Amino acid sequence: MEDISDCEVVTGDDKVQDMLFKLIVIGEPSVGKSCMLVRAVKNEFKDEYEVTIGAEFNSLYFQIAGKKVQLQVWDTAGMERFRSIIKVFFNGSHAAFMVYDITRKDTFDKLDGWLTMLQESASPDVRVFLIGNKKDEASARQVTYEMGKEYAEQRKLLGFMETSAKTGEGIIPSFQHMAKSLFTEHKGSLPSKDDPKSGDSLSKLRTTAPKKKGCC
Ligand SMILES: Nc1nc2c(ncn2[C@@H]2O[C@H](COP(=O)(O)OP(=O)(O)OP(=O)(O)O)[C@@H](O)[C@H]2O)c(=O)[nH]1
Ligand SMILES: [Mg+2]
Repeated sequence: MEDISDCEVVTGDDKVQDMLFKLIVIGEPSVGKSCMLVRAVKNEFKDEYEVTIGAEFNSLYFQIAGKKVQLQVWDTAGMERFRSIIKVFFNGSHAAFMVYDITRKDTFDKLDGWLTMLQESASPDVRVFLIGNKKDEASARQVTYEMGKEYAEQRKLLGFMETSAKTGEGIIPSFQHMAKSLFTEHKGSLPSKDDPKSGDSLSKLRTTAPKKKGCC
């Protein structure tokens, strides 16, 4: 995985960034997708389960190699009945966090279905980072660290981490890994200051997500 020591979390503004990426968070109901985002954005955690309906987004900002990178993070609903709605939000995504709950093997067993849906509805090239959440519940663990790591390696995913939205462990680093990977992949498209075509001011790169193949 990427070295994230030069990837700093900063405050931001939707209008001021050098690179903008759309990230979607997917996975079975109640694995902790919304709590991950609330922890990352507000540094808060709630024990009550509030079902996500459709999708909601929030932004996180990072400073990497002197550039400001915005991750527009879309938290989607895990419940089956929202499936057709959330697929609409997959469109134009650069990357995804695919989340399971380490205390529920059924949420791990459903990952292939999520991966297929993602590749069909977003793009076959969408970058996927695997997250095993609820690491704090060690005594109830049903999925080992090795199982998650092996799954990510076999499917050639961007990376794998275990996290806890409850304690905060791994949450910010997982977003830093995502931001750094996307930055590294797309930095060649940033206009250089020496490039006469880019003028004096640094032009922004609103990166284009991989195009969905197919007819619709
Ligand atoms: N112990 C523990 N509980 C967690 C953690 N993350 C989330 N939870 C709890 O798990 C439940 C579901 O969390 P949510 O974040 O709402 O789950 P979700 O994946 O967004 O669910 P949907 O919106 O229905 O798809 C809540 O009761 C949370 O308090 C965690 O890291 N550890
Ligand atoms: Mg939710």
